[in-house]
This record gives sequence, structure tokens and C-alpha cells, in this order.
Amino acid sequence: MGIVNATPDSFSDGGQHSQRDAAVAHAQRLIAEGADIIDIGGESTRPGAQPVSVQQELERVMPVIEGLRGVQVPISIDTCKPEVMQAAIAAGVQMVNDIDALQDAAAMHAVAAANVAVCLMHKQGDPQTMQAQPQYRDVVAEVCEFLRGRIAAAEAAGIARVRIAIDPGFGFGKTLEHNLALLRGLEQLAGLGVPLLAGLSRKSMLGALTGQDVEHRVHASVAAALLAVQRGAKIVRVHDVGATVDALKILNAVNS
Ligand code: 7PJ
Repeated sequence: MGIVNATPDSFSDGGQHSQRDAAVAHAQRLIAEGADIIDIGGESTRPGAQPVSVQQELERVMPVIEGLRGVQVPISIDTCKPEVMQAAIAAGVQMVNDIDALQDAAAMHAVAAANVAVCLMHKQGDPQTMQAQPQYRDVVAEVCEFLRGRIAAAEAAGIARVRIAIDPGFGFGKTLEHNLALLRGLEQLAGLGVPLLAGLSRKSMLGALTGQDVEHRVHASVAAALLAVQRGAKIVRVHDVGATVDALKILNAVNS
């Protein structure tokens, strides 16, 4: 899954792809490099980021979605807003990536009413405050229980299991130790029986481990993606698609 940020204040792109044409061109490049899904987001969820309005988010993402009409891979919309989900679904996106795991009833309804896939992600707290003091008794068990509950809620709302993926939400209300525990324990999450998505690309935990700033985390990101796939992740959400695809080709060759 290749990341396309349609935000002026994104985690890692520094607003570089905030213009529609740049974002569309970037997505096309990621597809050429081997991305199987393109994930478009219009609200930065970096720690401390401020929320944006529905209108603002629509203005950022819809032109990019429309600019990618006809591409050969499914498009995912990274949003927790039901209005944005609905508009994106109407424009043809095939997946909703909700860092709020459809806890908003209207979001649950928007996905249930459409025939799209969904990624349910765990987080503790909200982007504004989540990194203040994350606490868990047993982070793997708690994330597992949360995701099990969200799968059940989605199924109860009429979303078939085959449409659901889950994600532990690396960096979303987690310390470095929590993130490492989740990566070590990923197989337990993979055991929940739906495809597991892992998003580690360029995240601050990789900066903490390597001392590299966000522009220089490609190698660490590729290593993290490889480790996640080795532990059962079926989808990796990454910025550096070409490098990750090469690494996964080696892993697949060794495993097959
Ligand atoms: C994730 C995400 C993630 C899913 C972001 C960033 C922060 N969606 N959206 N999983 N992270 N499913 O890319 O660094 O880890 S935004």
C-alpha cells in the first residue's frame, strides 16, 4: 500500500505532494514501482496535529481521487470522517482506512452500506494528545482484544469478514517499547483471522532506533516492513514502494 498525502502538513512529505497534480503523479509513480493499493489521506494524524474540517479534507482528497480514476489498482481513503468516506466511495474508492476503526456510527454505516473493504486500526487517545503518556498492562493483548471487538462490531453491522483488515496502529498512542512489543507479537494479531496491515514507514520509532530524521528512514522502513511481513502482515503501508517491493521479492523467493 503506497501512501499519498494530500496534506500541507503531513508526517513525512512536508506538504510536497499537497498540490493535486503532484499527488496524482506521485501515486502513479508508486503504482509503477509496484504498489497494489494507493492510500490517500487529507488529514495529518501526526502527533500533535490539528483536526481539519470536512470541507477542507474533501477539497484535498477528492481532486486526487478523481485524478486517479481508471488506474489499475484499488484506491483507499485514509479518513475517519463519514462524509469523506461517502464522497470517496461515490467517486469509486474500494477501501476505507479508518484510524478510528469505525467507532463512529455514521462511519460504520457508510462502510456497511457500500461494498468496500475496510481497515480497522487501533489507537489510544487522539492525535493531539496520544503520545503524552500511553499506558497498557499488556499492549499486545489489549490491541488484540480491541481489534477482535471491532471485527465483531463490523460484522454485526453487516460488513462481511472478507472485507475487513486490521492494523495495530504503530505510533498511535504507543511508546517505543509498546511499538516493539507489537512488532514482536504481530503473529498473535495475524491470528485474528483477517488480513493484517502494518504501517511503520518513516515513523518516529524508527528515528528513535536509528537516530535518522524522517527523510533518512528508508532503510529502517524497509527493514521494518520486511519484519512485519515475516510475522504475518499481508499489507504494508509505505512511502518507499520501490525499495519495499524489492525487499519483499527477496523474502518471497526465500520463503517459496
Ligand atoms: C497509519 C495510517 C497506520 C493505517 C497513518 C503516518 C501516519 N493508517 N495512517 N495504519 N498511519 N491503517 O503515516 O506516519 O499505521 S498516518
